[in-house]
Amino acid sequence: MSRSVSFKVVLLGEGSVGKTSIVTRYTDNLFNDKHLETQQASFKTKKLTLDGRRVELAIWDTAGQERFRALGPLYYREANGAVLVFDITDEDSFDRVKSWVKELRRMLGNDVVLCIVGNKIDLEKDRHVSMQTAEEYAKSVNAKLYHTSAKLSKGIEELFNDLANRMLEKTASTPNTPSSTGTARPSGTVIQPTATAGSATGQNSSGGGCC
Ligand SMILES: Nc1nc2c(ncn2[C@@H]2O[C@H](COP(=O)(O)OP(=O)(O)OP(=O)(O)O)[C@@H](O)[C@H]2O)c(=O)[nH]1
Ligand SMILES: [Mg+2]
Repeated sequence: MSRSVSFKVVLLGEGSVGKTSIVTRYTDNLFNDKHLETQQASFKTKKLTLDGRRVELAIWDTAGQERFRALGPLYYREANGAVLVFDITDEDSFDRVKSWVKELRRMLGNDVVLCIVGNKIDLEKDRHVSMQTAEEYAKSVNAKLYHTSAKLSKGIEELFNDLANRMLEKTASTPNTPSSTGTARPSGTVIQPTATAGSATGQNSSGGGCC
């Protein structure tokens, strides 16, 4: 099997949209009904194998509260993938995604793989952002739209698998990017995580911590 490749992924979006819930469902298969506000950011890792290729995701879950907004660049810098989350019942959270897209495109250009995620699809009856609006917007900014419910564990695995595949494709098509020697983008400004990668099986989650 080939050596593993690491990617940095950052989750951004307004407070309460479910960023932490998405990460926790993905890495630990857990869900908490309570909103425990993330402070600054927290970090987890996940190892997966795609078509015989070992991939390690370093996942940064950022705080959505306004007072932490200025910290965004600290976490999205050097990111290979960005997951921009909105709550389908909250139109303002969709507007916030749009402003993140603008900022990321301005700061990172097309180097970053963008995923726009409509979370809480179990609350379909309270939907305030129509599927069509979200689809059209995602298309207009060359991003892909995903639908998830962290609560019901829907669409989460698919989201991260697809993102990992897209990042692998991008790595393969970028000649100067090392594809099997550690991080997939230059790491001059890498933020050191407070937790290290861990599981012996190589498939499950590890890490966790706050910076
Ligand atoms: N119904 C439903 N509730 C969800 C879902 N995902 C998250 N929640 C709830 O939404 C609230 C906020 O979730 P968090 O994951 O803490 O939100 P966050 O985006 O990390 O918030 P900040 O850390 O403040 O930025 C919690 O009460 C979760 O239980 C979902 O898919 N469906
Ligand atoms: Mg959070």
